[in-house]
Amino acid sequence: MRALIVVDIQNDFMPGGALSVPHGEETVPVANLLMDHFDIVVATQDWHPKDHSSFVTRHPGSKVGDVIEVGGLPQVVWPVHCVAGTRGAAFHPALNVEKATIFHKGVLASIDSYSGFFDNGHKRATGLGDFLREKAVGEVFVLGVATDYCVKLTALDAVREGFKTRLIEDGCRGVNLHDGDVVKAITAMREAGIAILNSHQLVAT
Ligand code: VGL
Ligand code: ZN
Repeated sequence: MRALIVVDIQNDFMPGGALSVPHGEETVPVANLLMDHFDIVVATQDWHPKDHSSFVTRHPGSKVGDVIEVGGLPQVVWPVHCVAGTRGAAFHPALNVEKATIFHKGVLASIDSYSGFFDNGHKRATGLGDFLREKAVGEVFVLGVATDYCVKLTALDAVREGFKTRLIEDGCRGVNLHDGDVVKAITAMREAGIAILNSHQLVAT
């Protein structure tokens, strides 16, 4: 079985949102189009408590983009974003999530979770891996935001979990906190054995 994993297409990651990803909204039509071609669709949602340890408000003296240490792990300082239950955490209103099974991540204040499978310390699973195994999924296709954070870590964990993994590049947009971050992320994914595809290779338009 094949599954589509739609990563974090939420208001706060869209232009005008709290942690805006340039052109993030361009992932929506690609996600919607591909969903029709998959029996199994998963959507992840960044879902933080309001005092999450990645938030700049928790670190007086730090600014957004700084890398600090939290619980022994490097942590990028982010604006307050995707607070559970808020409009910013909701999916983009045009994203068709009807048939998606939803997995929340980053739900504990003490640790961040870029991957849809595990927190950044690889301690707590979200349940996504077991869900896919229960459905006898062998191959996953990943798209969404942000290419250089949650998409990348979700795809790398998918490989680690034993799934044949593909990235739908035109269905992804990145933050590029530093120039070249998206290119580097794509290279890291390719080096991990992830095939980089275009949605047109899956769906004849
Ligand atoms: C993300 C930074 C912080 C993402 C989530 O979805 O890529 N990035 N939280
Ligand atoms: Zn987050």
